[in-house]
Amino acid sequence: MRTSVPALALVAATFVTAQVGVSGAEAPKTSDYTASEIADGTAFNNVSRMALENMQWNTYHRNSTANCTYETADRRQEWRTLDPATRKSFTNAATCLMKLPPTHMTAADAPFYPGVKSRYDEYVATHINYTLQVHDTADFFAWHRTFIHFWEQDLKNLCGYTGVLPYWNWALDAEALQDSPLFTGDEFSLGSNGVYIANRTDTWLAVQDVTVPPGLGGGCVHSGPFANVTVDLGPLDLPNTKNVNSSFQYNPRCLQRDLNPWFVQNYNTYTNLTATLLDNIYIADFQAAAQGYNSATNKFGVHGGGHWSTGGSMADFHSSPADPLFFLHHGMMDHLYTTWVNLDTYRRQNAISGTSTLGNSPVSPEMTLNDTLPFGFVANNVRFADVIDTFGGLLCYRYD
Ligand SMILES: [Cu+2]
Repeated sequence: MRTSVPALALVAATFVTAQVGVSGAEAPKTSDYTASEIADGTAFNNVSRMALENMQWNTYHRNSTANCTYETADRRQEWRTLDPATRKSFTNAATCLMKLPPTHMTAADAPFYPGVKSRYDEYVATHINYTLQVHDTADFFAWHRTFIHFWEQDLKNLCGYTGVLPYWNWALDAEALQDSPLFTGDEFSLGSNGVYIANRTDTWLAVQDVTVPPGLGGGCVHSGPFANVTVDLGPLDLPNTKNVNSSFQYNPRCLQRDLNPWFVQNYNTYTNLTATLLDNIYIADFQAAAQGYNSATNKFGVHGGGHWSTGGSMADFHSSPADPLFFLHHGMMDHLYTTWVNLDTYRRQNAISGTSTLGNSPVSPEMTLNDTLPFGFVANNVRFADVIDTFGGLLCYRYD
């Protein structure tokens, strides 16, 4: 018969083994890397690989009834790694959605949504409708993940796209946004910058209390796949612009961009990205840092930085999905979120914190995984628990 001493030793040994196992390992920290490894992307690429390995390990040890595996999952790739034919078919599918009629708005709804003219507009209107319920909330990441998932499904099901939703890693463009392969304006790009508008002055942004310089464009996207598209909804809250008087007003105009190196250099470098990912242990801190909330110095986060780096239509808080770039930017945000979770899968896979109102104003209850996320004209509402995992419920993808 065993004495209590070896039994205790066995328990201790098991505990130590669990600590070094993949799922129990502690997440890496920025202090594990040098400043130059962080700045040049080495650290981010390294920890992204670690997260993928954790994810792979985790999916192998799941209930065998799961029909989504590491091997069969869609693999989302960075835009510049796509071949030219896939790029073109992607932008063709995006413009196709702008030409299709709405699928969810009924004849009874239509008078209240005069600006909704297409299936694409149903996405913009839904984002406008729920803006104050899906930013700085518990479901910021989960809601946007699901929103871009539905859009990807529409590209495939309604417009014949056979690829996977790409993402935009803005950190790759932090040194020279104006030279980004995304915005060359050729037919294989995501379209040009907006036409340059000269003699503009700095703008004070009231929400963030930050004064920002003008970008390198400001006018209409003039070449490439989105040069001739019409934006129907918004803007609701852009500075230096005539905003609409009602949320869903019909306001047909060109797609605008204003590529702004100042934003990408200050908020979207590998140093910004890696600090957001590694310096935040708790979900509440991580989601606040990513969006630039609760910080005196980081007023935009990588989320706001990506929107304002593109500028124009993408800078409007409510109607920003009007620029298809929104879906690639939020692909990167989801890549960041997915990586954060999988750096400590065991502790983080069901992490949730916050309410369903922006900054908890008006005050609302803490969200739980049993809550429902609203998708308006996009799709049926979704249970939070069904989109918390990219390998379960509604979703089956990973990021390369
Ligand atoms: Cu949003």
